[in-house]
Amino acid sequence: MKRFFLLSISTACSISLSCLAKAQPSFAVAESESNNSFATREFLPSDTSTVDGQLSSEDLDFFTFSGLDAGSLFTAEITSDAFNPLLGLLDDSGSILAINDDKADDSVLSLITGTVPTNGNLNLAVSGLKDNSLTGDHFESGSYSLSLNTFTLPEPSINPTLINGGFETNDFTGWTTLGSTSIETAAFGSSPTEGTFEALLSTANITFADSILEAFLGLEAGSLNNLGNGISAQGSAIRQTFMAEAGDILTFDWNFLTNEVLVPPFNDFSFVSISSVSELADITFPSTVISQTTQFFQETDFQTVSFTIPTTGTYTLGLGVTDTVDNSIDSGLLIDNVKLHSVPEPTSVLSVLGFGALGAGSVLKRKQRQKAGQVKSSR
Ligand SMILES: [Ca+2]
Ligand SMILES: [Ca+2]
Ligand SMILES: [Ca+2]
Ligand SMILES: [Ca+2]
Repeated sequence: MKRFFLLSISTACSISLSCLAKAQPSFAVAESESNNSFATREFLPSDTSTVDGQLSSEDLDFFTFSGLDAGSLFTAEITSDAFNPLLGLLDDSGSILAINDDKADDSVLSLITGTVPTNGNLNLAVSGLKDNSLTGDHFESGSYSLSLNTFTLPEPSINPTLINGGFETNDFTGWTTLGSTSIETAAFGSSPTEGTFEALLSTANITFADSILEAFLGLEAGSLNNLGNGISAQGSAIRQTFMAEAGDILTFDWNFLTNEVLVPPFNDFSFVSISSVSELADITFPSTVISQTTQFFQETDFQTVSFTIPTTGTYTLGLGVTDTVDNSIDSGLLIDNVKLHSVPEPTSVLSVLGFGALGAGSVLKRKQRQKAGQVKSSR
């Protein structure tokens, strides 16, 4: 299970990885019945991080975690080897705010993320498969653990230039991550376009609401919804802030992957932000092909983007992928070969890459990347 730690610094760390210092104070407690309704919920001691509980058929377990830092982010997660759980988040009047049955296409476990409300309390309910209205309508039973972690968004740091754009350190050195991110190799089924490693962002497992992604990337509230694919549900993102000079050309390769087949309205999409946010692809991307080798059903195959730095200064590159409407049916985004080409650069290099300089303020330009020896059929 992933643990969250309070972020203190830096360029090298992911806030979803355990590379950070200060862990929140934490301990585990055993569940005590009767806690079968919101009115009779179990108030856990302050700083409780884990409840070890037991669910029986038609049973519900309601809990309140308290003493949390208002405004911090949280991840609440159920693990169980015994049954198929469902997790609910409720407000202080007992109304359901969020329900999660399965956190990923390949997992029946449950996970909810969000922001701790101003009173520092979180009300959670554990139930079983498909009991979406928390009425005890299930036949699941067995032991489980409900764990809660809180953390804060990282402070921005600035790299003198873009670093580790190919992820060849086998980690996110130079980048900061939010949500479900990992370093992959050719074994993933879609090979890196540069070197041995590539980054994968996913809407499976730990993902965050669009408002949190926007805050993380320094985007205006509503930016992701304004891309026109529908209401962004939850996703993951990475970012890097660096110095660049006017005329420098930023390029990177990306491959959008998805298990979604029904559109509209479940139009998951991937995006890039630098001066503003732009879509990379959604599930209607014209050249989306059946994925023969990855864990996802479809992929766009690798594409290349270029962006000309309009004025000398500090830039934050953000890359992300999000579910649309609901957080079911996962999508992913592979990233590799992020480069900042200084000007002047030998024209032969740019020529080989096939990039033209884009005007100041121009939007990102997609360019089909030919992958020699990999021919896939269109849908
Ligand atoms: Ca109970
Ligand atoms: Ca489940
Ligand atoms: Ca690479
Ligand atoms: Ca989806």
